[in-house]
Amino acid sequence: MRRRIGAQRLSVWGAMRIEAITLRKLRMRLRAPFEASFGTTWERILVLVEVSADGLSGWGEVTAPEGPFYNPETVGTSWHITRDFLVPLFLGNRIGSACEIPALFSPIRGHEMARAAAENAVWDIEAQQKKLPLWKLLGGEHAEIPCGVSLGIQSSPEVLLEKIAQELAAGYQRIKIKIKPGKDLDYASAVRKAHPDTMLSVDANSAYTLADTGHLKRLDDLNLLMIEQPLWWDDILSHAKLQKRLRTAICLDESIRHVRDAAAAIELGACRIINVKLGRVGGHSSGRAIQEYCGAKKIPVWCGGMLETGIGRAHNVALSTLPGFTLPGDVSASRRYWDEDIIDPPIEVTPRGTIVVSQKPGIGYSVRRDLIERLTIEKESWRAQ
Ligand code: OSB
Ligand code: MG
Repeated sequence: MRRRIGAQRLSVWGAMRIEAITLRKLRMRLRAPFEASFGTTWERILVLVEVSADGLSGWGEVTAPEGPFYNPETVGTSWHITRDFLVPLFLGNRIGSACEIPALFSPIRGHEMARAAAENAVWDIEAQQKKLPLWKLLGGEHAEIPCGVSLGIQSSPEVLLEKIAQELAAGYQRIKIKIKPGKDLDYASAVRKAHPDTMLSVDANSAYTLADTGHLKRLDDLNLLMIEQPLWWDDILSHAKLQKRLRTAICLDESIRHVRDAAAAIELGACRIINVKLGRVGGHSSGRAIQEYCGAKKIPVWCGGMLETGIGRAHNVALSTLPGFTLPGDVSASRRYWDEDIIDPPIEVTPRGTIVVSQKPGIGYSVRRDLIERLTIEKESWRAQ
């Protein structure tokens, strides 16, 4: 049954009313500190968004870190934007599909990570309503996804080699190491020497400038799969200049916020691979659009990570099943990050270095409410009239 409301067509039986929204701030200790060029993370303060509609609960995770050192968003800005701007835009609304959320949120400029968590929670609800796993609702094709790991900067190449041996023994298909000036060539060459055939990449998180071009060219000898975001986080043009001088493929992470950035990067020749992160691009609709665009341009994509809990991780798994996600992502087992994850079961990786995708409705994992309540340090809820 369909009904016309103004210019919008709503399918009435499928419609959902956004009845309540809850924001929670959690504190969770990582099993091991994670060092990137922008700093070290020992514990995460993170925001979860729970949306209630038609008796169902959907969950999304804000991937913004505590400080604006990866991109401009933070835990604090995401709380402010969600509470003061997103909640009023969708609380009490009746929508036919999560596909309508980007249009509702379109007055908000930037703040992709805040928007992503709210939109993704609605995707979770829609999938549950339709009794489908989220990955199938999104149009996913692979029921098993290839996995890689991202290793933080270590105190020495020897320590890094030990960690890599463990990850390869666990089955992971691709190793990515974080680099920064002074901790780059020695580390990457040691890994390449020990593992001549392993899929290997490096991630600089914007630690270099074009003046380092000569230095970065030395990475060309290491047969790397890619070098991720070597230059300024918001500078596509400089990456195009660098890519012309490197044989190794550049992969953009920080610089890609939506499909228009992806189009600019590809047309300028700024990268040959794109890392899609749900938070950074504003949610599943945008992630899917980037994936489709890159597919048409024959640019491989893969799913990045932001040290997520199981909720963000489950959304990453769903995204990774889409066509075009051909390279192993930074989507790895819950136990690499947490003693106890907030979903049940935790996400596990097979000895072949894959995740077998859940066939259950929604994000495919149960959310451990009791544990979430115990980890919550701040909470705010809104209910529609
Ligand atoms: O650049 O991919 C990145 C973690 C935090 C912020 C940025 C990045 C990362 C990672 C880790 O590389 C990915 C993960 O294991 O979740
Ligand atoms: Mg990165």
